[in-house]
Amino acid sequence: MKRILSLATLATLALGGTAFAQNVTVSDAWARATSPSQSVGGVFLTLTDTGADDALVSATSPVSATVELHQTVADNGVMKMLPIPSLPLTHGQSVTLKPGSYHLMVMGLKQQLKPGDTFPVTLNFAHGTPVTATVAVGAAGASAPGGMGGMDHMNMDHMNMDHSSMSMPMPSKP
Ligand SMILES: [Cu+2]
Repeated sequence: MKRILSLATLATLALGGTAFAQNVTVSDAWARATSPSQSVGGVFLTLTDTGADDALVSATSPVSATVELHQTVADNGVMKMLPIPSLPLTHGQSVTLKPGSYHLMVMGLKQQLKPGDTFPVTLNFAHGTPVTATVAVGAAGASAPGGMGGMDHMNMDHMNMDHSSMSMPMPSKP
């Protein structure tokens, strides 16, 4: 009996991986379709921090040279995207990266993102283990995953709330 238990423990360790805990789960990962000439694209997803406080610090994907973490801000009524070094995550809370707010930017696309395609993106965290999510490509002008038009929220409604709840320092204007 003891032997069976220890074998089961070994199996669990082999499957469960490493000494590092997975703090964050990823859901509803999607991207906007791109045109053949487009070299950048937006990736959106929901991060839920189920472990200790953490932060999203970087991301990679085989479809692009680099992946940047961006924040959309209004500057004199003009929406601008700014790179941010990290996105703080709080235990028990979710953050949704969406158009008009935080998002991932695939830079230097190596392939066109076509509706219906999927591709992986790997998210790296300050503390937890990296998580690879499967991103589903939606329509070019989509504002929500899976063409859920009826479920779409006005982006502007959430912008101020998102920014204050994240307590991100507002970048200084050029
Ligand atoms: Cu961007």
